[in-house]
Amino acid sequence: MAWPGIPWMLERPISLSGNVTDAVSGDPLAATITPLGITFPAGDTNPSNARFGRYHAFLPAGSYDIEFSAEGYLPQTHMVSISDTTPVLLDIALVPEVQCRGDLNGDISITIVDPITVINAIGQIGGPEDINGDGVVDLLDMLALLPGWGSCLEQSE
Ligand SMILES: [Ca+2]
Ligand SMILES: [Ca+2]
Repeated sequence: MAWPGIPWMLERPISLSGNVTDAVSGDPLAATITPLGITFPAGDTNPSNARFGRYHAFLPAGSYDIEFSAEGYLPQTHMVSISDTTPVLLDIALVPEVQCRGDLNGDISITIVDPITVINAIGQIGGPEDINGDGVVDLLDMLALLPGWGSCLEQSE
């Protein structure tokens, strides 16, 4: 009994794949994909790396928490169920880490207090309220606070 050629059998099964992009720009990211709670042999802790934004991970069937990380981005963990028969497609958009620049009152977050401090310093030459560093405090500095709005703790890793 002769089997016809089945090219796909020559390839390693793809369990999990997708694209990793920058959530802001949409650019592809070189990310590290790490299933959590799984022990790999030394030197092989990362089963997959995204190159040009595309990643493939090969995992035994099961459910995993998988961490996607990249330098300069907040890591994300996604629960993924892998089966032997159905490849899983998972696209990831990583959010860039934001600097806590502009936390003028030192509460480790950007809240309404910080732009108010900027407004009170409008016209000032330089100083910490010159968020965008152009030498003068104006409304542009208040706008420069917006990308970092919220807690700064997530970007400390
Ligand atoms: Ca603050
Ligand atoms: Ca300024």
